[in-house]
Amino acid sequence: MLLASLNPATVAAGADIPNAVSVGGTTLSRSDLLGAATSVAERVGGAGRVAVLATPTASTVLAITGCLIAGVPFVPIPPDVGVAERAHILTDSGAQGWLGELPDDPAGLPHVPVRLHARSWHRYAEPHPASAAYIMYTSGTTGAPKGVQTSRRAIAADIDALAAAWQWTPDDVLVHGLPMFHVHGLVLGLLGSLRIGNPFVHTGKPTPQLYAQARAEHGGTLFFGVPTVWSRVVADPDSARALSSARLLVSGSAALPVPVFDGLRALTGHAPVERYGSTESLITLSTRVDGERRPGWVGLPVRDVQTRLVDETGAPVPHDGETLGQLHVQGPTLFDKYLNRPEATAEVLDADGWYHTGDVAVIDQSGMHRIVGRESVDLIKSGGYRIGAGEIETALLGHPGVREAAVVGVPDDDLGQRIVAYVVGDAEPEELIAFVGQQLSAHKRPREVRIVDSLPRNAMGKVLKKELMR
Ligand code: MCA
Ligand code: AMP
Repeated sequence: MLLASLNPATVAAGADIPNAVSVGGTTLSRSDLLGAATSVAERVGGAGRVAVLATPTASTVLAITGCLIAGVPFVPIPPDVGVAERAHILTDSGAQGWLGELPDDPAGLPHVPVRLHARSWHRYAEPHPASAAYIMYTSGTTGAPKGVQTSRRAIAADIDALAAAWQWTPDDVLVHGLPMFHVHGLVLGLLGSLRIGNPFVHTGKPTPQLYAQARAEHGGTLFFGVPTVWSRVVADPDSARALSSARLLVSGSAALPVPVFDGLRALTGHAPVERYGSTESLITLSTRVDGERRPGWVGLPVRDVQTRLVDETGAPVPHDGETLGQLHVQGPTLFDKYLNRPEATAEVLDADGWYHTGDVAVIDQSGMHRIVGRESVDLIKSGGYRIGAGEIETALLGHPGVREAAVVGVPDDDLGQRIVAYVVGDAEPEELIAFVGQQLSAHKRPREVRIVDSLPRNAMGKVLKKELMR
């Protein structure tokens, strides 16, 4: 059973806890959660796919849990999504309605509200492990986001593998304040907790002060963050020290800078566990509670996952800790496909079942992996968000004052990379930043727009982005 802690038979037999989920000022016991989510399941059962506005609220938790009980794939939508991105996601996914919170503009789709106080004790058969749990939209280097379809089996395999690596048990109290529309916050945070059976606390935002408070008020033991979160914790020594008594601090979604790793160790006494993955593969590499946690390295393959490192011809690259190669991963945690995009799927998922991550890595003789960077400059990681340069360029070109646009990620101490757009045209930078926010999600807005006379191009007319990143 995917959400093992919500097994109706064991909950009915008394396996309840008062604080299964705390989010947005509401705390749900396990039986409350099961009863209310089963009531949601009754109302959405039979639907093909539904959109869930992924706010950090009890309503969202119940919507998602209800879909998983009923076996209805859900499509998490960023709450701040802009008009163009939302229209694409709704059309591409074929979502039949909104479940839970309703956005300002429902785009003509019907709405099924979630009732916090409704209860049903109907017992659903567990959906097939190979069936889709959700469709999650993620950016590529070009074009609109693609819908990653992930099975229940993949999620279960990944959570169990991480539980083994992190010694994650029902005695943990998991805390994070990350978005509920990405793997990190949704799959590991919420679904992980509902599978393992530990209390889950969502802090709304992942600020150092709220993490410190969750340690004190909820007894948080296991804290998740993207590197930006940990860097802000290090910059707030009082909050950092409050996390000393936690069990494990886990970083992922982007490279954790070595000074942040060292700062966390100095202030909290914890060497953070670093892990690596993607929307497509879920989490495939991690350091372990009982193993080496080496700054700058993301560890070993998790259970049942294999990795390989190859050069441009596909030939294996030596595991000497120095030679760069393209990282491929294989195992039970991989996605099924990009929805409606067989060619795009075939580009990254080969006939032997290896996922080509697009990341460049090294592996040392002990099997430790270090992620060196991306093969393409057009996939930007900012604050742990994956952002496609092409998607932002297309949005900018939709503005009448823009003739040419090139978007790059430039190094940033806080965010890892920050989005900078070079534009040929006569619009105001502030207007363009707001325009992108209207069309796409807020986190896809360029931090800076530089108006230039021309873009540097090679003889073929291709923009020389490396020159813009200097
Ligand atoms: C942001 N702001 C802006 C702009 N961008 N204002 C004007 N122009 C812009 N271009 C505003 C924000 O709205 C915010 O305003 C303020 O500036 C500060 O923004 P920011 O620096 O971004 O800080 P933040 O809002 O506190 O966000 C930082 C964050 C966030 C919390 C770390 O980036 C985040 O939640 N990241 C997590 C992403 C994630 O979960 N990725 C996982 C992907 P105001 O203060 O008024 O709001 S899943 C994955 O990667 C895999 C599977 C894995 O390995 O986990
Ligand atoms: P997403 O689909 O948003 O999860 O983005 C996946 C990408 O994030 C990966 O392909 C990597 O480029 C990057 N990533 C995730 N975790 C790490 C990590 N621990 N270190 C470096 N890069 C990471």
